[in-house]
Amino acid sequence: MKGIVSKSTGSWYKVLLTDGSEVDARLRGKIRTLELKSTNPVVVGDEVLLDFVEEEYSIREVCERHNCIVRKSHNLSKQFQIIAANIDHAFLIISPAKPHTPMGFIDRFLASAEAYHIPISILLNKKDLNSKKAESHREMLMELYPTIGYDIYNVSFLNDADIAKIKDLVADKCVLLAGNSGVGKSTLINALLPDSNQKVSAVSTSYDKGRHTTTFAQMFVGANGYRIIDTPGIKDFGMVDMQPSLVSHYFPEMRALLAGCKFNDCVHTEEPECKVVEALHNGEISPSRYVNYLGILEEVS
Ligand SMILES: Nc1nc2c(ncn2[C@@H]2O[C@H](COP(=O)(O)OP(=O)(O)OP(=O)(O)O)[C@@H](O)[C@H]2O)c(=O)[nH]1
Ligand SMILES: [Mg+2]
Ligand SMILES: [Zn+2]
Repeated sequence: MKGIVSKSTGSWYKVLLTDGSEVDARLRGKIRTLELKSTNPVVVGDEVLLDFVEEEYSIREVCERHNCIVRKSHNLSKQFQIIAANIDHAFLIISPAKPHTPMGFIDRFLASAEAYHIPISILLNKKDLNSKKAESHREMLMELYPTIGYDIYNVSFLNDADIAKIKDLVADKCVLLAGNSGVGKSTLINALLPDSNQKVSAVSTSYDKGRHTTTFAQMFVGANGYRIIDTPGIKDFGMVDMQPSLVSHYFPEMRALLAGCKFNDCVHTEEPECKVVEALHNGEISPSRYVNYLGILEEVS
């Protein structure tokens, strides 16, 4: 029997069967683990083979993953946690204010998605917040990301017309929602799927930070079969096992210039005749993107 894992709590799993029903299953004995360095063998989005023995479903095997998105288990370890697998598309949800999404967070997630070959769109949420600061930040974001090739949509999840537009973007895909705590991921799930009843919380007013309301990744299924995965607000999407000279391959505007650098393992810092640094000085590469590139480079070096 085949199914797709919709929720993983560590010892029990929810699995969607092909007939649309959802069952509880657990791991029985030892299963073949695909990723030796991951701390969790079975994740949301995994296709699994099930046995039904003594009135209980158990997961016998995890099918090969097309892709997955990971976070580091903690800073010093080489181990990582897989957040979800087999994703067709990711929505990076960001907010200009209440809570503000740091630029470093945006570029780190975009680079992770590039590394795992996951197509991505940015949903810039909370367009109803119109303080001067939020407005100018929003304008900057709306200008920067399309020049790199990313689709970015200025929306509010409280607005029905915007929700209808987002529904069209989801179409029949399996979409992962990512974003820092409080940007509105669970609000979007509730708007798309009113029966899902995901818990949402107001952003703390004293710190303008989210409250980490969602604690487990969970998959929901829409009317025409699309799937959508809510995730906890995650700070530390990991660049796991990445060679320093590969980091710029995950920044599309840098990738386009790499062939022109003098050295083919150029990391675009102090090397002579570097096209990336040249483009930075010409204003063709944004300083914030370059700084965030350096941050990831330092981390993997
Ligand atoms: N003003 C405004 N508030 C919004 C909008 N979308 C969501 N919110 C509010 O933002 C707050 C946080 O929303 P959640 O959906 O819980 O955020 P989350 O991303 O799921 O947060 P975590 O589960 O902690 O990662 C709630 O009070 C929502 O009502 C919007 O478009 N405009
Ligand atoms: Mg949530
Ligand atoms: Zn270079």
